[in-house]
Amino acid sequence: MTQQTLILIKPDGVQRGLTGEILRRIEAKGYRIEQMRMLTATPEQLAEHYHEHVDKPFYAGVCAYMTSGPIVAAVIGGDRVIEAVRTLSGATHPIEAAPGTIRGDLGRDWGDGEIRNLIHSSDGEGSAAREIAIWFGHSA
Ligand code: 3AN
Repeated sequence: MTQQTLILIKPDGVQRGLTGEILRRIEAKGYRIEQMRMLTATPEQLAEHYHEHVDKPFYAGVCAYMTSGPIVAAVIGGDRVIEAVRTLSGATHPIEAAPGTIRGDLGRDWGDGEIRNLIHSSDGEGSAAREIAIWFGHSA
C-alpha cells in the first residue's frame, strides 16, 4: 500500500554537509522525494512535532538542538515507506544504531549529553499525516 512519511534532516546533518548523503540513501533504496524544503524550525512547530516529549526532562535540550540551525523537511513516498525509512535510520542513539544505518554509519556521541542523531522519520501512519501537516501544511 502506498504511503507517505515525513523526514527531517536535523541541524547536525545539514551543518555537517550530510543532507545529500542521507537523501541519497533513501533514494537509492528506491523511494521518491515528493516534497522538500529547508527551514529553521520554530519552538511552536517543534512543540507540535514532539508533543509526546514536551513534558520530558530532555525536551529543553531537544528544542535547543533542533532550533540551532536549518533543517531539511521532506515527504517520502512509496510502499511501506514508513517502516523502510525507520529501518534505514537506525536506533535513536547513534552509538546503539547498527552499522549500515544512517545513524549507525554517520552519527556519533559528541560528549555534550545531547542525542544528535541526524534524521527524524515518522513512526506510523497517524504520526506521518500529523507531521506532514506540521511541516508542509495540509497540501501534501
Ligand atoms: P526517534 O527519533 O528514534 O523516533 P523518539 O521519537 O523517541 O526517537 O525521540 C525523539 C527525539 O527526542 C530523539 N531523536 C532524541 O533527540 C530525543 N530523545 C528521545 N529520548 C531521549 C532521552 N532518553 N534522552 C535525551 N533525548 C532523548
